[in-house]
Amino acid sequence: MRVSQLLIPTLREVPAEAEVVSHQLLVRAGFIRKTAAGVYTYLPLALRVLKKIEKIVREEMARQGGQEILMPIIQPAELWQESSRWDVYGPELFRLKDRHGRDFCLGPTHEEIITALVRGEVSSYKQLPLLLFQIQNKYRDERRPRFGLMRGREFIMKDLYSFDMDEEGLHTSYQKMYEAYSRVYDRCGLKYRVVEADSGAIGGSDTHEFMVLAASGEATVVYCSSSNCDYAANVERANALYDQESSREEPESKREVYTPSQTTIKDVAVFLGEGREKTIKTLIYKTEDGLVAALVRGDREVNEVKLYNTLGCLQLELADAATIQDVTGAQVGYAGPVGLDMRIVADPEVNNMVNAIAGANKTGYHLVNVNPGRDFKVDTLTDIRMVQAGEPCPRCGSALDEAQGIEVGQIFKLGDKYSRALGAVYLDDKGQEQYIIMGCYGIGVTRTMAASVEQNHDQQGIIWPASIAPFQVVVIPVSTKDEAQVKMAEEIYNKLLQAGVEALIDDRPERAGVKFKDADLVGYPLRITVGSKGVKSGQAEVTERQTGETVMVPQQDIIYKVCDMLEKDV
Ligand code: 9G3
Repeated sequence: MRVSQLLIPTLREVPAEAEVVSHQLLVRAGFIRKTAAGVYTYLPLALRVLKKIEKIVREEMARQGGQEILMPIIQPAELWQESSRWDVYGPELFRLKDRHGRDFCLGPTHEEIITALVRGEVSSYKQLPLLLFQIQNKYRDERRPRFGLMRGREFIMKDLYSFDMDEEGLHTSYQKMYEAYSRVYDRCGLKYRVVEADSGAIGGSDTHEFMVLAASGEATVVYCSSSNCDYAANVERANALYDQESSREEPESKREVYTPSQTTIKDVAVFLGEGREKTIKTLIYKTEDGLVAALVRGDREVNEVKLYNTLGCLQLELADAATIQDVTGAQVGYAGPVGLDMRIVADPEVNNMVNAIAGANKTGYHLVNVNPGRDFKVDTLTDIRMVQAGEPCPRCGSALDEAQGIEVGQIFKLGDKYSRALGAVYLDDKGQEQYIIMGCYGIGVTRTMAASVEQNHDQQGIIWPASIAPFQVVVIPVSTKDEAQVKMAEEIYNKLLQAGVEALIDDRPERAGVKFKDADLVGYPLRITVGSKGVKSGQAEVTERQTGETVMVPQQDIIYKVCDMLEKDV
């Protein structure tokens, strides 16, 4: 195709509202345009990338026996009421009514629809296992849609659901998807890590996330530094290891100290000449069952996912300043567990502390020589903290390393949660009714495109892996006024097309610099430049986007060189 005829509206300016590099570059390079908050139009280049990712996904799902279907976006409320999720999800669920006043939602996911389908169509064990998937738009009314395609309100997802007779069958299906996902991200040319994750509100047991590694990733993962151990987990999930022995210090008598305007752990520790690990961090949360104080050592962070799972509540948010003032009698920064009248959940590390520092629930004061058990009672003692790099691996004890990642896929064992709620059963070989055992498996297709940009870019623009690049080669005649250059460029371009290479020719009557800049911005893996020198010697420059390396290649060898560089059969 000809660049002159394609809609590739590149921009020199960074769009003001784009916070992350993938959003900036996908807009600047002419891939996407915003239609509404969190809702995007995919222009020709983006659609080509998406189709390539989808093709890889379809091939890998088919390899594992997955069958493609297409379910509706509009879903009736009744099915969501059967699973009780109509009330679980609040404003995040896009709700609508038809002309008769009947309730519907735009599908955020399809567990309900597919379970109802299978309940109607599967009756015997002979029809199992079954792997059904679709690639479709999903809708979630995020509170703050942001980061471009990373957290949109409409996005493309591949969702597969497995139906098995029992846990053993589910395990096999799960392994198949683990393998399929690994192959998908390998083929997309992405560096990723598979981590243990938290199943959150969806319930169920095993779950793994596929994380594309990128410094800008929202998720933090920890992984074992030992080459003999493959432990890796989302920090939200990673279990902490605890020292059994506590300090041998003798408990001393508790005392109040004046700590004017020392409202952070760091300030208080410095002010009192102690390390942060001598302090107790007290965070007050609001839940639908009342207030809860979460205690961790001052050098640790509260892990809200673990806290949420511990409490089993539906709502969890930090209490506001007025509430804190109300319950502690002090300004924010002076809360502590001594004399605090609410449920106290503490991390086990806190229980091992001797002569600790904590807020006095009195503005401008802290307590020293606070001793858990003696000075306050803990209602629930359990792991509620973030694991940090350097801590021991829970599997082998070696030090953990940390990395940032973008979640592009997740696989879940669901068990019988949905089949029980919706009554999806089969008759086993003895004629007994059994619940179908389910798994669900998602790949964020649009997010995978964005994650690839987050991982593969430089100052000049995007660097697409060849397997998902919108086009593989752009041929650029340096001057469109030079007939010899245009002729040679056209010849090379046509040869590439004949060889099955997805090539573009930049035939726009623009300065060479503009075309080079656009080529770097869009991120074609290879650029072939035909200039006046090359025309005289019958050669053209082949430049690799990834390395910037350029070689002069005789015209007749270009197809071989390109196919070689793209690792493609001629
Ligand atoms: C909702 C809303 C948001 C949601 C869900 C439901 C996330 C919801 C979890 C999943 C799990 C899997 C199939 C593919 C793989 C992932 N956000 N989840 O269930 F109503 Cl508003 O979607 N689904």
